Amino acid sequence: MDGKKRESERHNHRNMSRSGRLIAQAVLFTAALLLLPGPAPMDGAAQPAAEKPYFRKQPLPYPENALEPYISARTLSFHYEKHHQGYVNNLNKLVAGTPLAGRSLEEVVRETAGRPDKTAVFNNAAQVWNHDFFWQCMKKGGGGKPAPGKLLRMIETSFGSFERFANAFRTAAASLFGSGYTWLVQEGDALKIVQTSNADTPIAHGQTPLLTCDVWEHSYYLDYQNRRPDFIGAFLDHLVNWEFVESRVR
Ligand code: MN3
Repeated sequence: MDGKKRESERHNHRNMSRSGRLIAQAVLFTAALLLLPGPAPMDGAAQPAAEKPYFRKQPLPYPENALEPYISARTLSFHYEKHHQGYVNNLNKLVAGTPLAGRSLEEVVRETAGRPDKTAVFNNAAQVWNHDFFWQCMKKGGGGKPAPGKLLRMIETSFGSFERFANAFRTAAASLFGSGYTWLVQEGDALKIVQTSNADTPIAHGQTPLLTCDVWEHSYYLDYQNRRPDFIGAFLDHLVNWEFVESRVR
């Protein structure tokens, strides 16, 4: 037996030992698999973590046709089910696996406001909040002048009269350039009308929103096309939920 053959035998022995170890590892691995719990029940709760909906939109406070003829069921359906839901879906994707996923919606809006690295999160979170709020600002058979009470007194103190407030709100909403919202906000004891562009929201600026009108084109275009002032008029005369607005006064 020459040296070459002994070398070959040692090589085989090494290979056999390695095969033996692999077999042993395979047996242990199989045994471990058998001890694992079975698959989660298919009850819908076992979603992958990335698809967990951290944020949801608030339920509509009325049926989709409740605001007709001023806002059609078709407009409300697209606005609520497509636009509003789209912001929710984007937000959930953006916060998945980040500390923001554990925060409240208002906290996400406030913590991401003005941060250039969080613009997309802010835009989608603020849009979810703004739409949740906008739906509550309307009701079937709303609009006109609020009932006598604290809110009406504050409007009269801040604007001179309800009519002056309504005209100022109408003008602000009609003249807002591009996409955005017109708001009635409370700052201390005073009420103010403010405009915000795109997703921006008074809660990012320390103001208390009392009322908003969404004047993005998706809010009215199917019903009013380019006649935004007609939509704003219908909103003020027939839709504003003044009881909700008054409930927001601090
Ligand atoms: Mn909208």
